[in-house]
Amino acid sequence: MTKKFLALLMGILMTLTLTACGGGGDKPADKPADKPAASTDKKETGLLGKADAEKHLKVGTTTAPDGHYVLGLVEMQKKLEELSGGKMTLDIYPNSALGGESDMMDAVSTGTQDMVLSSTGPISSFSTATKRWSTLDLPYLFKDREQAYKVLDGDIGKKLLEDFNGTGVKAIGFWENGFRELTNNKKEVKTPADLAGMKIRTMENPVHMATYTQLGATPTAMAWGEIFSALQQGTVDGQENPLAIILTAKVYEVQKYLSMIDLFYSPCVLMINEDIYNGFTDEQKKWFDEAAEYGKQQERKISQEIDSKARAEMEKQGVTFTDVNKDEWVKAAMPVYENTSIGIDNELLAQIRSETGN
Ligand code: EAX
Repeated sequence: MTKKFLALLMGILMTLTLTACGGGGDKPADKPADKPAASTDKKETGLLGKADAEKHLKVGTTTAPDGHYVLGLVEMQKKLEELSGGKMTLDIYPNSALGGESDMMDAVSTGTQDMVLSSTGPISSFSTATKRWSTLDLPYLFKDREQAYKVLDGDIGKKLLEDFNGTGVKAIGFWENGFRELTNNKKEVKTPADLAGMKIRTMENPVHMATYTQLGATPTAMAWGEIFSALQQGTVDGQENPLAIILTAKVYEVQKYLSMIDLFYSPCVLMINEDIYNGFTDEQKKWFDEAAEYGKQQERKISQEIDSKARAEMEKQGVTFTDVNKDEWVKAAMPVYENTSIGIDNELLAQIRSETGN
């Protein structure tokens, strides 16, 4: 658990009775993941950029090499090499090989890591400048992808990315994590009442934790790299993530039940160390920005493709899917919008709502 997140949680603890926070507090998010690091053999993984490129940018993710984040980054890598005539490239490190998302953000801000593609999970606790990002983590904020893309690619999204100015991190754009679904190994979860007493792993995010508490579960925050063994050992009963991640991280091997609750639309953000970005020549900036935009568009497509085949594949593996009555879940989750201790910015919320019409 990072110090910043711990401090934030302590604040929340004073105003909320989050019984699970103590459990979450025991989990060190700083340690590298148990999963094997990405191979550095280009031939084997195709994840390292052109060996003789002048500028290699090292980018980390917590996700699998065949997941949408990494496949999108590979598209960006190819485009960057093409645009720069092979002068610039990305070296991609999947599977938490460089650490958890919160740690990678800190490493990018201090310059010990060049880039990260991270969910918004750790962003609201990253800096006071990004506190209002909590608002994006609210449940049922977007009804579909189109609403999310409209807000995130428009003026609201642009201003949010600018919140990072001066933090050491330059936020480039919103890629996609996806709509988050719930898995568990105890029983079929149809209604929020079925969550009573269940220990659910959430991201290190106050809004997500408060939402699961609101729904009657016991949330435990931990970095993604620790989740597999936590599920295997039964430290937690369940977790939530987009289908594309549940499939490619093989979560289905240790979780029998999957409920299609679509609780949060989770964006991810491509970030680079601010000094590195500001040090680019105008030409390098142009190559980089264009390749990043291309990577984003491709990644969103890949995310949708994996998502749409994931259910059938996991059903084949014996996972029980449950389609829930969404209205019931919305009703049970909405009181979290009134929670004054989780950093929601009501002005930003109003802007988002006027854009989506929700
Ligand atoms: O960003 O931690 C999570 O659940 C995230 O969805 C994952 O690391 C990808």
